[in-house]
Amino acid sequence: MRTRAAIATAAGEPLQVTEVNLGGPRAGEVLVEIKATGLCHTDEFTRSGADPEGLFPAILGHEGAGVVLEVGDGVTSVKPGDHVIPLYTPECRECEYCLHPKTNLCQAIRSTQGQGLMPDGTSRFTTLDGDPILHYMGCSTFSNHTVLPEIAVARVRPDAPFDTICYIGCGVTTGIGAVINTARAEPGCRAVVFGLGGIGLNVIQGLRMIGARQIVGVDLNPGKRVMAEHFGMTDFVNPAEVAGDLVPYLVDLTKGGADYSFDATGNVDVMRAALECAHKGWGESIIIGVAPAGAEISTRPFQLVTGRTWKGTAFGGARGRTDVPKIVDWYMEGRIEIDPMITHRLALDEINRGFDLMHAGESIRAVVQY
Ligand code: NAD
Ligand code: DAO
Ligand code: ZN
Ligand code: ZN
Repeated sequence: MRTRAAIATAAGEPLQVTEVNLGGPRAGEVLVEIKATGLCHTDEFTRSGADPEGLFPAILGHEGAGVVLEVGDGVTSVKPGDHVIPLYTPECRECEYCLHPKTNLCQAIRSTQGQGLMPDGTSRFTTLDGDPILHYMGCSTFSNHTVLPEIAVARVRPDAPFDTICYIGCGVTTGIGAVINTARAEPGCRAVVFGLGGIGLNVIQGLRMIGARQIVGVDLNPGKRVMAEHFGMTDFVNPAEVAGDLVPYLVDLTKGGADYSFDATGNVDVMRAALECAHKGWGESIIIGVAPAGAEISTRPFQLVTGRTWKGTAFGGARGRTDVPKIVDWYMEGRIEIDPMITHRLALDEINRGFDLMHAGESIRAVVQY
């Protein structure tokens, strides 16, 4: 079939919106009509060339929601008409990783997904001239239609609106999951969240949900304050306005250090500050941000010797087929909020403007509706 998609042709180039060919679903695959897709910082990371593993040409996008149109041989968990959210972290429920209680990093299709290919080693996308185009993070939601492995779709309730639940495909689940699955933060804890963008705001609402006593938000952009307060931030700190070092200021503000700190910036200096503002003896710091190619983190080992723990999280530690439908339920039941974070709605033809808004710090989530 033909569909319309935004193609990343080379690092640093604008996406090209054009018609492409899409092959039908093979065994174990499903064809999905994408109804809405969010623009995540990680897509921009790849488009700009900062992602060392970025492949081109590729159809980017990993945060979406849509409807199953057709299923390949052997597919049993979804059927045409089902509403689904694509998963860049699949859940096969059979591999060594899925069977291990401490990780969500299913490896069933890891190697082909990392090469921009479907599990059989081929791409379903080609240009109208027949040249192959690669998949991205196993999802390619910047296409009106896409093909996904069955293990990489979560079936969700049909009454949930596509233009907001698409965000559960990455940002919402990553932020809330970092609190619930990775930190396993307790009621009454004190936390510091660095970066109040599309991920950090969801960390904040996760902390509010579990009953944190203090939620400190740190951002260089004062324009992020109002939204963060709406989601539960109790204290705002702009590092540019702190006289002296940021870490002792935060340790003092949190009465000895954070029980949990989170980096949602991708900046390695911020990651160090996040670790070092964690409480001596028990504080845990969770890295969510994805750093530029070649970047390294550092701290004095004594920070760890004296009881701080450094952790990281991908997709908030969530097992997608199991956890994503529950998060959609939480949204529909009003336990979490998404709507205010969808700051811009665009047509596919306007997708490059969405990335401009992201760069300018003007959007939290820009969503493309097909
Ligand atoms: P964003 O651009 O919306 O937000 C980042 C925020 O950090 C901005 O508000 C910015 O002003 C602030 N910031 C930047 N430098 C800062 C500094 N030095 N001190 C304080 N604040 C600073 O980005 P996002 O969509 O929220 O994504 C955040 C990070 O999370 C990115 O690196 C992204 O790639 C990563 N990410 C990781 C996962 C995962 O599974 N681990 C999933 C999605 C995104
Ligand atoms: O299993 O080895 C692996 C890699 C899994 C990649 C998980 C993605 C990490 C987070 C990237 C940001 C997501 C938008
Ligand atoms: Zn993302
Ligand atoms: Zn698995």
